[in-house]
Amino acid sequence: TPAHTFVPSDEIRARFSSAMSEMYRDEVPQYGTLIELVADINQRTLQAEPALLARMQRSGELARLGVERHGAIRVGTAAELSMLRRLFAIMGMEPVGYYDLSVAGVPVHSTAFRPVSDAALLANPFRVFTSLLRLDLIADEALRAQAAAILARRNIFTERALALIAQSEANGGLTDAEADEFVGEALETFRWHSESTVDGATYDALHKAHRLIADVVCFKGPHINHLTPRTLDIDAAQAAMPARGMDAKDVVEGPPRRACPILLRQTSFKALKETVRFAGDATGAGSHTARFGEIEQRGVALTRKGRALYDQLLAQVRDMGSAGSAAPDYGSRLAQVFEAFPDTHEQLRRQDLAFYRFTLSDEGAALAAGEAAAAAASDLDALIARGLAQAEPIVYEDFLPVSAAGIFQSNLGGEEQKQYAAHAAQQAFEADLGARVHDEIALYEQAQQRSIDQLRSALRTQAA
Ligand code: OOG
Ligand code: NI
Repeated sequence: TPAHTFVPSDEIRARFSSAMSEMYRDEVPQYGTLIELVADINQRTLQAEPALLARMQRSGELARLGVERHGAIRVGTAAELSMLRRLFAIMGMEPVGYYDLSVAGVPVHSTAFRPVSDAALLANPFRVFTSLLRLDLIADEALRAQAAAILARRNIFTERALALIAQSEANGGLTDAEADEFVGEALETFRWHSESTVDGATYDALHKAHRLIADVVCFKGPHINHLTPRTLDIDAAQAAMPARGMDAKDVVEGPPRRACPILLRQTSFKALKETVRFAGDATGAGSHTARFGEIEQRGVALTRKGRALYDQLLAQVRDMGSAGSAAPDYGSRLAQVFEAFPDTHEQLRRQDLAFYRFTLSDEGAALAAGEAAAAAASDLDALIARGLAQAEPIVYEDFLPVSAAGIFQSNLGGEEQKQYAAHAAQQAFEADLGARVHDEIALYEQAQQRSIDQLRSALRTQAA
């Protein structure tokens, strides 16, 4: 098949994201309510903030906002994880970042599959937070062996999905009809199954070790456990959730509300209790809690220096909390401590705390040849000060381990706090994945640098 008949990976990702959204709306109707709520709030926010509207129009972000989603899944074996990598690759999604959640009492480590190029992110930034269960963290040896044996028996992919993955890798792509078929087959892996593959006693034993272990091991596949739209005002969304019948978690994870949003803020509605039929049980009277809804607000990506400051301040907020009842409430502590984080884009940029995409302004583009030559050689701050260039915040496209742990915890029943000898195991994870994960901060560095190179080359062209 000649290459020009292949469907671009951006297009396959868009089809898949939309099909996934439709499936989840059918499975969890409250997700549909959440999407409507976020659409309302985004519309109102853009109306109230013309500068935000203009900036999002300029950057192209506005066009992606309505379809922007992330989902999350949890798998049990290296074979499952590495096949998922190949499946997501067909949609232009690559593993970015390593998240060790054992520190937070959750026996998994994770990456996020997402597009990485500027153009692909603008087209559709669909991301899937993917966690691998760490059986090595189950203390009970017999239970560990039992879980491994159950996982070894399952195949989470359809035969046809596997064939299409191999075919796409061999041919370099999928035709239109094959792409549609692939989307339908891939979707099967993420579908909810109300029939457990194990009996009630096995479920209970695994559940007792950790609820998450039961969630990963006892079902036919890695059901999508939430799908998250992006809001432009998470506080408004959080406040509006109860009126729409959603049981919102108590606090918004991440940084506090700011004039210049940084990184990622997230909240969720609590997981639903769903009816499950265990193997050998005719009554179908069991239940399982796993699937929920989440909303997020995204801000500017931070440099290593900015991220270090963020982590330090967040730790400070947590330490203040351990002062007991004398400590102010979480929201006040967060606001108070984060006063130390600069909150204008000018300061964030000049202090090298956040990443920006530099573009030529209309005045810059109108410079005569001689002036353009001088401008091409002058530094960025000078160009910005003279209004010849502008700095647009680069959106944070990734996740935050502390926030992710908070989202996991709120959906595992707050009372559950297991202790694990925490240790990051990125190399083991990458061996299981069959690839290295991208360093997310390096990706933002490259995006910023590309914009600077393009700006200078545009000025040089004008000068010539
Ligand atoms: C994943 C939780 C992490 C996020 O947005 O931080 C996550 C899970 O519960 O499987 O989705
Ligand atoms: Ni999430």
